[in-house]
Amino acid sequence: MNAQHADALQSFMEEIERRNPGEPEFAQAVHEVAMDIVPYIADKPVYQELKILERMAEPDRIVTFRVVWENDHGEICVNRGFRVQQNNAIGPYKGGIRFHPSVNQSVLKFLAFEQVFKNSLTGLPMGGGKGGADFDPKGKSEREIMRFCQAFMTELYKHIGPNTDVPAGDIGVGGREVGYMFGQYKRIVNRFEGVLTGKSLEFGGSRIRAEATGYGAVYMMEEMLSHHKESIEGKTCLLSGAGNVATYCAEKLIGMGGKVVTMSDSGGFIHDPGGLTHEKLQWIMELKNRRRGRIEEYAREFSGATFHADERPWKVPCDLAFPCATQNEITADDARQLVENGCRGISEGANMPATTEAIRVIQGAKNVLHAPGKAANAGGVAVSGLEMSQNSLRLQWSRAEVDQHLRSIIRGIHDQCVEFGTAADGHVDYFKGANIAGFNKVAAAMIAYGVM
Ligand code: NDP
Ligand code: 2IT
Repeated sequence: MNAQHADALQSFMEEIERRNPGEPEFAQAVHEVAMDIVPYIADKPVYQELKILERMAEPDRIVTFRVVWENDHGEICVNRGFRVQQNNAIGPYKGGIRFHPSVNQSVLKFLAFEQVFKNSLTGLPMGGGKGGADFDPKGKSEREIMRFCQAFMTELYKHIGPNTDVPAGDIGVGGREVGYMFGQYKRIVNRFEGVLTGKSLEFGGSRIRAEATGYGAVYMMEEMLSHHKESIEGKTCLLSGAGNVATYCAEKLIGMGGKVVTMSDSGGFIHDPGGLTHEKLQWIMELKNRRRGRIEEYAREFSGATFHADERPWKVPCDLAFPCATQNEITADDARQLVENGCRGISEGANMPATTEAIRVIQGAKNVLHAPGKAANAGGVAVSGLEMSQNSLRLQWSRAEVDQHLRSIIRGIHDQCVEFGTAADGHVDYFKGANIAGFNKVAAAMIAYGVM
């Protein structure tokens, strides 16, 4: 980046920080995009005159609301709900709902901002949004989860619709929660319509939606490796997380001959040097989805495995890494460990899992293929888009059909990254490629609409 671009970036970011005080995650996500877009538009005056990047960084609207519900002891509980409707230039707002105690406006704005670029990359007509609540599902009974979801939707329904804003799952929100929210929406509006994705198959869900984010992160890695005439087979893989994205990422890796040696949750990580099998993974899914237990139990169940409390897996030597838990889970030190241990590829199942400094360390190494979340985890929202199509058609496609669409969408994303991210020496900067390709389509639509 030359000095002029660096100055432009600095003044752009100063304004972002001034207008969004106390929102570090949002500033981080905008900075990551602006690092590539500010130099890209430096010789394209129309984008600057029309303030396209400035407009993209300002959400269309944010709805904040009180969620009141009663727990099993008859106590009244108060949470805060949000929906960030970031940008609908290319389609209805689309993006997940997160239930986690760490949810706040900064976190949801970073996720909504990223979602705009991600959804654009899929090639499907979806704008970007994100929502959630600071509700902690851990330790809650089935009925408490149900009452919370119903209370949350009792306000949210006013702001969403199949052609307006279509939420889905994210951390703490899976098929169970989507079911409760969809049921409440249907009860209130008395219409059966495709207002949420990630639904069960019995009421309009798509095959492969549950698997899509994890599978997609593996397909992205496969694309990056095959671009360099390499493959996943026989490679040692580190995964973080043990939720929706991580478990299906593990399933696909094992199926392709990868050796998955770690998984984690917020309590720490398990290391199984022999590698997970489909049977062991099934045990983890049962543990997490039915018993709602902790990953440390794995090390007691399977001999040879160890549990590392309050640690992340990145120091374990590996060929490939798949962060699939949460934001900023790879620090600069973790990144140095990964690079020193010879890690060849990182595919981000989670959103913004690497800190700004970590990205810098990885990019500095030059020999690590690193796909950002907005490219690598776009498979989830892509199949959500396909669920919307199936709902409109009142049809349900086969597993093979959906999987084929998913593969070709991820291939398309990889190709866009290569088109816009390849340097003169042949090195592909997947962050730059994804940011520019995602930006171009949304910017073109915004220009077409005029000043608004
Ligand atoms: P889940 O709730 O199913 O699983 C989340 C996993 O990450 C759990 O193992 C959880 O551990 C761990 N985790 C969550 N927060 C933290 C934290 N603050 N510190 C340490 N560990 C944590 O969520 P998903 O698998 O759906 O989501 C994982 C990531 O993937 C998120 O970044 C999400 O935004 C992203 N993503 C999800 C998509 C989807 O379709 N679901 C699509 C695209 C991206 P514990 O149970 O102990 O909290
Ligand atoms: O971050 C994401 O892309 C998601 N949580 C999925 C969004 C969706 O609408 O399927």
